[in-house]
Amino acid sequence: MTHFPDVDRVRFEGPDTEHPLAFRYYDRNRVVLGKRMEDHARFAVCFWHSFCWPGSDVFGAGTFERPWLAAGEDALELAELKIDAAFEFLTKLGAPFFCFHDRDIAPEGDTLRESHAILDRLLERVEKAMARSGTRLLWGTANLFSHPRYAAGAATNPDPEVFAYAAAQVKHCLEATQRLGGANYVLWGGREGYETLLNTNLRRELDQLGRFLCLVAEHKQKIGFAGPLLIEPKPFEPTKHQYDHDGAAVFAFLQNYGIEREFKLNLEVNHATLAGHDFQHEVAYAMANGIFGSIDANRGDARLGWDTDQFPNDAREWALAWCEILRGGGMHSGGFNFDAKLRRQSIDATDLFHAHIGGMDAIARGLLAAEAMLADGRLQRFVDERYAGWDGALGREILAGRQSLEDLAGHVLANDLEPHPRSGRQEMLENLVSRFL
Ligand code: XUL
Ligand code: CO
Repeated sequence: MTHFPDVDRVRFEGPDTEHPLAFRYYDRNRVVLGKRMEDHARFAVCFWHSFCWPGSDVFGAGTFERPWLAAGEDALELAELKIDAAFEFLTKLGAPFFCFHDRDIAPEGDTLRESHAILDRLLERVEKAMARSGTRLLWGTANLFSHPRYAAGAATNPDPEVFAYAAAQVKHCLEATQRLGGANYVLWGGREGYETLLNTNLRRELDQLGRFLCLVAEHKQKIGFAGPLLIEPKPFEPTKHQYDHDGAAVFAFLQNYGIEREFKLNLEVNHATLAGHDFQHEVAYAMANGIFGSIDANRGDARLGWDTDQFPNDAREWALAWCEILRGGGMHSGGFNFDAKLRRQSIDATDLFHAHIGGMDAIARGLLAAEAMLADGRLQRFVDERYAGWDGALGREILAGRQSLEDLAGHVLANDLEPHPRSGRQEMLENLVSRFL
């Protein structure tokens, strides 16, 4: 049985092809800076938006007619159908990885024990599909935000029984991720925040979240889960304020609880936009602090202040992000997960292919541009020269802590020194970047 009869295996045909369902830039075996494109990008398809979300929004019902989302049918049979559809899609697209929440794969049972059993049973089907297709798991995560029990938070809930429930769910999902050979485990604090400070004890909630993350790190060590734990920053939505606001806030939080070496970041483009950052900033910040982990690839809309989760299409943005990634040593356990939604009117199953193909091509095109920019070297040289003074005698002495304020005042006053400003050349550099796109 096929769920995508209109599409065969998607192939690379080059920039000039007229085929709408072919790759123009993503050529998985092409070697870029000593590594195959497939191994650089490590593309992943997510279960939740692409196979669980029916095309609903806050004003309207689902618009997608997917057989595995049919109402009133046997929930387990539908879950099996969904797994089959997802792996047919992954295979035809040629994406090497997928990502899931526990609740994407398995419907919730009447008790947590039952929910665990349903997930474990369905994972057998996932394992078989992975073995058959050669697909791997980029990361798993527990859904600690959909069920009403989590409305006031999971780890940050005023009720410790909810904390305990969330802990049990994460334990099981981390172990399930390990069972599938997952390369990372993600925590996104969707409800770890507040709607109003009027009913919130902020100090307590931060300590609860700190404790929760320590417990996850301890359990990871205990079971020998190999990959990194990743935190996914997002400033708000669904709550008014989320404690994992952006990369800098998460890093400060981790340091405060002494767990900055236990976690890295899963950076999402639209979350960076909501936090008021360019995506390049979030990648650069994570790299600079040694906490870069993985990427959720999507984009927002410049005029809409919410998480539109659109598929990426801006090669320029990705070229700049790639420059940071490649300069920082490249992608390791992470990858590019398409945490992106079709538009509600894109109702055909084939639209899922158009969306992912476009996203993979935009990111691949960005990679090729970054390769050329790095080989050219002018951008990097400009930055290096701009800071060259810090490699000289004065700069080194300051940074080594051998100059006091008095010393520096003496240095300037003794010789009446007046520094000479130099152009930052922003427009010239922007023009230079454009030449590689
Ligand atoms: C929500 C979001 C999540 C996380 C996983 O904005 O990005 O889907 O990626 O829970
Ligand atoms: Co995400």
